Amino acid sequence: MKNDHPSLNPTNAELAPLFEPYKLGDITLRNRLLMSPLTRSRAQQPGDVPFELNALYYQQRASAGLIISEGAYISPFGKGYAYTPGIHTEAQVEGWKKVTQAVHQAGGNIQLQLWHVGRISHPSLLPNGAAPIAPSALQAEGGTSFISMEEGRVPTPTPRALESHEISSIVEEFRKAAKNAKDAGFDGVQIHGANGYLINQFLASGSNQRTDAYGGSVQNRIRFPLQVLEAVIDVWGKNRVGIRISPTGTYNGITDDDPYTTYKAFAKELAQLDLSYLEVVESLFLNNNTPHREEALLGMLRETFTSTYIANGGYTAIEASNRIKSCHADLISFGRPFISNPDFVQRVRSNASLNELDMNTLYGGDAKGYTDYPALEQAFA
Ligand code: STR
Repeated sequence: MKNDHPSLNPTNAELAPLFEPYKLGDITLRNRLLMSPLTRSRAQQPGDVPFELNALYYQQRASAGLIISEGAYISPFGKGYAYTPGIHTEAQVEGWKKVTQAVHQAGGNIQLQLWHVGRISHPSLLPNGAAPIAPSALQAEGGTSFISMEEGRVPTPTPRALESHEISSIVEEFRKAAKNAKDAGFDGVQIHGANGYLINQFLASGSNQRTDAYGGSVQNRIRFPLQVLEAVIDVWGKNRVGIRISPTGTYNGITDDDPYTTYKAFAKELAQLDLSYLEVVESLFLNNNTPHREEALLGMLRETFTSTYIANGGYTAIEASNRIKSCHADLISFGRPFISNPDFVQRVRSNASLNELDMNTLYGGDAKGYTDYPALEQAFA
């Protein structure tokens, strides 16, 4: 028998902070290891409907302190990649019920991530082959959309700038999607404000060159994101709503003249709203790059947003534990380790080795590379 079997290793004292329960708003988490939102592009077709396979995948990972689901697009124009699930049709709500029931049955917690991709889309995915929508008619440098298994990924075109009056209808789409998430039995929702999608496009000066109340000054650029949060809080209450941001990210062609000032103003308002949590993509870990964290900006966020801070991006378990110990974060979310290790929590607890991640099965396909990663009991059986 190998010596990394769970029963042979006591919890490493260094990792103890990760296993202290935490009260997140109204929800009590069993540990501080969260599963971050991860697109896997495996919704049932037609209709982008979550189904049994997705329910099994999430159930296998229910020992996470909290699961934040993959992004679910809130309306037809919010979709940017083939086979991603939605949260705007009745069938999708019914499908998500299977997921929440499976996770709750296993004693887990799960929130839904609400996603609008804005300009990171393609006419072939949108109603009547229309152009994607965005704060301004500016093409995302290096932006790609995944349109089908056969055609793969293609560059995103120049979007159409939203009319002022259309913005409030998108806020209403977020509200409706938040209601749908409630009907589907989630424990709350997260707004996707990161990685160059619609909310991030409004926040960043490079992609938002509007001259109305939603662009220009920092106060104007944060207006739409705040209106979305207010609408969603109306539905859920502040204790069950969080947001994910990527203040130093450049992915999907994002640029900002002064991210520190933008995010300081935004974080102040988020603190005012008394949101349940802020999840920060401190370093986007798309390739096998080494995480780089801009500590000055992150420290400012931690200080300004006084409620729960969730750190994300390339953390190892030891680093995560140290980050909590040093009070830089309350919780840490993990992406890749949860893809290849359904029992990531138990593995950290017992100091066990991790399964390798198969990069070829991340997006699209079936159970392979999705629900067939073994847990320890299976690996050692
Ligand atoms: C970026 C971060 C995020 O918030 C959401 C996604 C989901 C879709 C991913 C995207 C990611 C990275 C680029 C991908 C895209 C699907 C197709 C695209 C992988 C992780 C490419 O193949 C370049």
